[in-house]
Amino acid sequence: MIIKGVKARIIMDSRKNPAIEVILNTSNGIYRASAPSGASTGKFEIRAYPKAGINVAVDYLNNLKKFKNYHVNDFNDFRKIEKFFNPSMGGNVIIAFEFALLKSLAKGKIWKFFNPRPKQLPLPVGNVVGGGAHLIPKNKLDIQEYLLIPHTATFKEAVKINNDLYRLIGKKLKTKRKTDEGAWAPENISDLEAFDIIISVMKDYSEKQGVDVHLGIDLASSQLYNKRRYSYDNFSPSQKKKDFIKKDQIALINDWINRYHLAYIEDPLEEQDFSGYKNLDHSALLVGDDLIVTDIRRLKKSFVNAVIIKPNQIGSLVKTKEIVDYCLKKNIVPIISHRSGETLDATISQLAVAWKIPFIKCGINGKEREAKLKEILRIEKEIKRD
Ligand code: 2PG
Ligand code: MG
Repeated sequence: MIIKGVKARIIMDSRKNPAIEVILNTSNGIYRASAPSGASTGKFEIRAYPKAGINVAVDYLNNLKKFKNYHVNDFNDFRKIEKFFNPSMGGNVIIAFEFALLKSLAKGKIWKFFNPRPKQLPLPVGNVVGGGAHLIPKNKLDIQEYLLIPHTATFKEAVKINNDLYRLIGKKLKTKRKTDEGAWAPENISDLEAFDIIISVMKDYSEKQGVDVHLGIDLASSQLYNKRRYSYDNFSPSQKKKDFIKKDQIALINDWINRYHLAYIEDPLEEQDFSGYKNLDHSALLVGDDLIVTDIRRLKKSFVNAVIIKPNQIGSLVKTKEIVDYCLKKNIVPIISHRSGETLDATISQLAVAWKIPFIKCGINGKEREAKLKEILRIEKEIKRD
């Protein structure tokens, strides 16, 4: 395939913040892609855009001469291509470019390019209720996301379950407000009350429908951590403010895993605490997001059994694939994830199928989230037809 021209422009993301879109003109056709951005970003993530602002990155891409009539044969060429980019332009420039390049190379079907006969599709991890850094002005929840994880034979069934539960839980919470990721943002309930409400609706629904749905949370605990303490503002009705030192935070998480049958807990400890995970209950997925930032070197010194995969945390699709392959080899569960500020780009859905990633973390509601779910539904249909 030959790249004929590179163009970049600004589009608006789901938070109405500017994002970069890259448009590639190639011998395989014209393909476009964009990269998302986070609000609860990890301290060790690479920066998304240049210090001088997103416009500098757009100009940089529009003036890139290197790729005029440049030949790309396969994914191995991406290693060399990444070296052409000035790292000070930020991770989103490279990721938007590489997403568009991979789409061009694969003629729009990235999943088929890597995995022509998928045996299994990912399952969705759906954000149903939340708060924390994903809501301005804030509500009272300290827990950033409560997550639904249906275990079903098809993606279609899983999406239906998450939609049903989203509706039922919304009704019960009597709230109209939503977080950046489209999750319900109740105003006046505490962290523990939210657990009780969600679990009671899940239980009722699962029994009636005969389905298997697991519960998870993203605690994004670096956001709660200050001066060696995890501080909760609205823990329970009787104990609003609670402070936990490391040892007590570990005991709390182990208690929650047991009490609420949590199958998944993301960033239960702050982003520099590698050793604390040794004392957590590994019967749940202990998921590193801000702790790992999609960096294989951080993963290798951690004790997590699952990891969030966000290509723009590391700013390299080559390194993203490396960490996914490493996880699959070492029985660590990779979970590809959206960001809180999203675009309509659905490359992560394609990558989930392409690289045999077992879970995709995504919202349930909102057009940017639905775009990712619909992409996998389309792939599921196409596989069935084959
Ligand atoms: C997270 C993500 C996505 P953000 O913390 O896992 O849910 O949030 O994109 O704001 O980092
Ligand atoms: Mg997270």
